[in-house]
Amino acid sequence: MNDYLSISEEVQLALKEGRPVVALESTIISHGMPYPQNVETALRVEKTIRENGATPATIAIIGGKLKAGCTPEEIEYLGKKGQAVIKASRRDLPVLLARKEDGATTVTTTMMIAAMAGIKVFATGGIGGVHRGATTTMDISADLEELAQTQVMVICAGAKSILDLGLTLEYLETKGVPVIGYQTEELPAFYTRRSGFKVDYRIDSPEELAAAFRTKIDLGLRGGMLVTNPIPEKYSMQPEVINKAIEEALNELNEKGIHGKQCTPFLLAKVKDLTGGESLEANIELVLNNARLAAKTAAALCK
Ligand code: PSU
Ligand code: MN
Repeated sequence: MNDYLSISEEVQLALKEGRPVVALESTIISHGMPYPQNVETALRVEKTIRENGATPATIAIIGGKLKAGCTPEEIEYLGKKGQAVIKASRRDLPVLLARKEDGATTVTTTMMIAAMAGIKVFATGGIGGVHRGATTTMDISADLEELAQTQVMVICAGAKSILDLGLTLEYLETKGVPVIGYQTEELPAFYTRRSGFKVDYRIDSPEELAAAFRTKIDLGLRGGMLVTNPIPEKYSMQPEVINKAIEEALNELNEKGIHGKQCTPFLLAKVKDLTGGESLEANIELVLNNARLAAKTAAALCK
């Protein structure tokens, strides 16, 4: 394992001293936002985590190494290379590592590498889920399966309604993954604070999030916990605007016959094009908001 895993000195030291660490994914950098906003945001997220008392660990695959803790130069490299970096899910690891290639880690692989490194809290924007039409396409993100088996808390802003949110919740229930609403009873839908679907539990403080996850670990229950943190009111988008863009993006996806791993990046890019700068700003702000909560929760978990 040590042949493949490379933990930065800063992250190693924090873990050794029992200080809080927050994992961050890299697909959001390479595939989730345009350059240079992607790099600027990744660095701002790291800064926000530090300001809130934790050590950031941006996770990626570089030259066949599983990296827990990237340098600003590595973040710049991934951001500039953009979509040319392979979006790496669980199934991609064996070949990518054997070939010593680069990979942008999704929620799935970020959870895997965080767990290998001993990091328990991970902040991101949105997770993958059950796609609309999955009853025939069987397109279900590996993120859900990873939440079922890997013991990492994932703090996100819910899931975008490019997905079937109802089926996503059903899948998580089947797999025994607790879905928590942070200061809300309703599952947030990424750009908006509301989805019409209920979460399993509402939790109002980082301390109580930490206590629930600590209990899951103590009980020896495998799998993670999904914390959904609504976008701040100030930055949330009009449901009509965002839903229209999502419908248009889905129509184009079907017309073009795009499927498999290209689906999510295509839909995200299309929605962004259709809604211009507003959705990008919302995206950036919700990630920063999740980073703050993750840092505080990681700190509570260390107490
Ligand atoms: N959803 C978002 N933004 C993202 C992703 C999903 O709102 O950036 C990325 C994440 O890395 C997630 C991945 O893990 O896409 C899921 O891809 P797929 O649907 O192909 O499993
Ligand atoms: Mn898929």
